[in-house]
Amino acid sequence: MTQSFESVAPATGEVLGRFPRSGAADVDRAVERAKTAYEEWRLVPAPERGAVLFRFAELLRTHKDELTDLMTREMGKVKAEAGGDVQEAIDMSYYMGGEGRRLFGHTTPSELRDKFMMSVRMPVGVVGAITPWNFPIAIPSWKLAPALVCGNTVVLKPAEDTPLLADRFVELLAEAGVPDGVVNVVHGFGEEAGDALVRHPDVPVITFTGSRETGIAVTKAAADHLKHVHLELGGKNAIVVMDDADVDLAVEGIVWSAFGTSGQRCTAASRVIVHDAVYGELQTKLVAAAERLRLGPGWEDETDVGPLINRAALEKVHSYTAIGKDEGAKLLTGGEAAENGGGFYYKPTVFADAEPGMRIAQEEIFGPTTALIPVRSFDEAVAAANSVRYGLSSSIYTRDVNRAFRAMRDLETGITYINAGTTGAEVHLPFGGTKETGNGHREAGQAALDVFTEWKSIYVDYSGRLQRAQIDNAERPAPR
Ligand code: UN1
Repeated sequence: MTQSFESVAPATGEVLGRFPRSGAADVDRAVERAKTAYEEWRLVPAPERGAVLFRFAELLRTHKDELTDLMTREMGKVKAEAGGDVQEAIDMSYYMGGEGRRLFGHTTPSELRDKFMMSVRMPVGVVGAITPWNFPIAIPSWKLAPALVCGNTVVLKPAEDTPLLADRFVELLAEAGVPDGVVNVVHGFGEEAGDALVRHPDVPVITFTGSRETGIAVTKAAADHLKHVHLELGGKNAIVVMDDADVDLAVEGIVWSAFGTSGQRCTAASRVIVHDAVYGELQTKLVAAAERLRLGPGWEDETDVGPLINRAALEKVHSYTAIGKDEGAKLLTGGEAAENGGGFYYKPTVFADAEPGMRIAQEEIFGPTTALIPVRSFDEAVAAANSVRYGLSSSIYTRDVNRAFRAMRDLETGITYINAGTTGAEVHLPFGGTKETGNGHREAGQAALDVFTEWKSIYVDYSGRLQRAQIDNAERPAPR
């Protein structure tokens, strides 16, 4: 009998559904279907593939309320954020649908007469997409929309915490006209289904969003077949607040970036680096704002902060409160679970007087915990911001244009915000990070196409004779 697992509502502990716990044999079957479908899908004209994505975007719009409501139940985020998650998928699908009529390559003149040359993007084959639970509709769209418009087929292994949403996502793709076998789902766990997908010899591209540690395991497992691996891993994102900042605006940005989605975003602001001159004022205002936030189920209108995804997450987040205290940081507010109808709630937590090297200021917590780090200068702030292994997102609040531009240049992250928090990426710019946040690839925007295509350079000689590049033209005079 096939083994199964349950999807559990983080706000109540209620079981929402039961799903097959796939293993290597299921992955083999899914890859086989994707491989067969690839031979036809790669030949469908790209504008037609794009048109399917347009229809998908339209269907997501029609079903936005239903998906939003389901997300508040299965994943736990609050209604406005769940709607935003779906909206991101709508925007990404329209954007990548448009790529169907672009997918630009280059033409460039040849050094020889009567010869034409160009580069074109070719699909790669079967893409293995492993997606997280924190953006359960948006992130599958970040991966599948570009993969599909480029002509690849897909095996999707969604997070085991949000299988219902993944099923709805794939059902709507089919309704939009994605042919049978082009997108296939394997439910289950990373060590089983995920691992089999990453190791499968017929899956040349792996795109993974998740933890740094799993990213390393994925890279190693994919190395035996020299696969293309795209990784979107952790963050330890900092908001810098300078002495000339609008402190009230900064506090709003911190609350949104640190406690939104209960801190379960790879772009969450889990560090706030604050100039001494405004450190006292910022503490007072931030603590007051954090204590005003109402915890509750995501589907209730008055809720500001929903539950964490599961019990293990709650325990991990709480363990960092103990770590922060042991390290000598000062707990200003929060630091404990909140009782609320059997859900996995954790109070928005602020530590003060953290030092850049402390574990709470270095490690990704993935919960509603942020650490304030006092500094005396801009240079000290930048050094502290850059002192972590991750490099996803950063932000600075300042009214000084020179400082803002220096920060854009010197903060070692893939994304930098000026006078805004660390979260808020839009679909048409590259998304991703430097250092150990990834391996140099980006998703979203034009950059995503590089993950899902191979460049092919094509030379057409219409001279009717043998022309030898670099030989027949070797004696060109030097330019004067
Ligand atoms: C993530 O947490 O994995 O703007 C992605 C942002 C979000 C995406 C976060 N829309 O940062």
